[in-house]
Amino acid sequence: MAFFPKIKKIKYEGPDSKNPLSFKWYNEDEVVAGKTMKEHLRFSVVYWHTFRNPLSDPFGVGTAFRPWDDGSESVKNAQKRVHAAFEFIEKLGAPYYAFHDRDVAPEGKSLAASNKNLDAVAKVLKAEQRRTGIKLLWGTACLFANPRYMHGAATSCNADAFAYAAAQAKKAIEVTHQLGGEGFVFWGGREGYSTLWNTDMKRELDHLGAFLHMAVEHKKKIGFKGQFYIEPKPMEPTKHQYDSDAAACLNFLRQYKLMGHLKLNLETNHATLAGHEMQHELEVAIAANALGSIDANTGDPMLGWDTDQFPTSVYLTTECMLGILKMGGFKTGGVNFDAKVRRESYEPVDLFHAHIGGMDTFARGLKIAAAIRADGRLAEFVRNRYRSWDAGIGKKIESGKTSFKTLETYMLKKGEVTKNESGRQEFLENLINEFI
Ligand code: XUL
Ligand code: CO
Repeated sequence: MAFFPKIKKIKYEGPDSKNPLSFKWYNEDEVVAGKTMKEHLRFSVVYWHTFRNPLSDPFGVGTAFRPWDDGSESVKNAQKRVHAAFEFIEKLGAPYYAFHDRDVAPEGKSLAASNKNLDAVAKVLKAEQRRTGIKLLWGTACLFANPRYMHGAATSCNADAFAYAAAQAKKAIEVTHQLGGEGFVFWGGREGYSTLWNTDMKRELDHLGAFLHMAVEHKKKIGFKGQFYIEPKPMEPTKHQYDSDAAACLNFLRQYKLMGHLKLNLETNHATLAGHEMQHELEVAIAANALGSIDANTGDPMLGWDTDQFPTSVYLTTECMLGILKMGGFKTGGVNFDAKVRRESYEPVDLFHAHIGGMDTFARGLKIAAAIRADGRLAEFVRNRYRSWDAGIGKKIESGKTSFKTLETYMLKKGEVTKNESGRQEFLENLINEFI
């Protein structure tokens, strides 16, 4: 059955094409810096925004027109939706997708019923994965939508909510494993607080640590080899989320001895909400060897919330791809479009325009980042800026051979520091623009 009857497979037609349903830059087999674009970018379509988001907002109901969906919370409707989803992903040519357990299958009247629903839909997902070759980048459990999680899941004041969340995550990890998922994400939607007056922060953090340790233990038990990720976000829906940014996540992982077990899944709009640039978050994660995957989207500078828009800024995607190339490319992760079309863009074809735009923008970012690296002037500038550490006193400090006493002796003898040089920020900004 064709759910997008008027749309053919999206092809690369090059930058001169005027066909809006073609790629201008994303040419999956084109080799850039030693790998094909497809291998570098590992694009993933998210099930939740693309196939489950009705496009409602706080002021109005959903507008999305999805003719294949009867709007019911039935398993039959969920199974039919899988076929529409895979037709879309296949026509788009993305190699991966991602889901929450409750996006793909409806919640039942009991945990057992929900598990059964998930199994029934996973069977169809598996068949469609096999038919198309599309793979699961990561799975996750929705531990924030149901009212039982109003106080959080792993950080709820209600121990039963923690237990329910554990059972739900267990099942979601198992299904991800059965579907050959390459990862599993923990986004702590309500793992934070609305007011500290009712919150025992230390106890909640200890519980979150225990929850993730149990997840790691279960992963080993069932032989799931995929990568676990934690996804930073500072707020929304909570006033403060414990995984507020990359640095807070790393601190948490270190404190609870989870560093070797989870990497970070960084999302651009979450960085913005945290008051950081995505580039900052990427650098923090890379420095800790903990960058795993990215949720590729962007916010709107005029709106202070998580608008989850498709990335269209070549500057942004260049920064992202410089980070990804710097860490040596994705291993288990990818460019996952955690993004949704606007409420006004309600037609099925808008899903294509949105993803084509995001993929083309990332393809350009990849080519530009690779060109900046091949040129070498940026890296050489940074290397040269730190040359005082390559020899003499700098080298001695880095090798741990100095003390405050020896440095005092050194400076008393020398008198004043070697003349500082310009940081050349504007020169470097112009250099980057040479490539963009
Ligand atoms: C919410 C968000 C989530 C996670 C997965 O802001 O980004 O969709 O990516 O739970
Ligand atoms: Co996300």
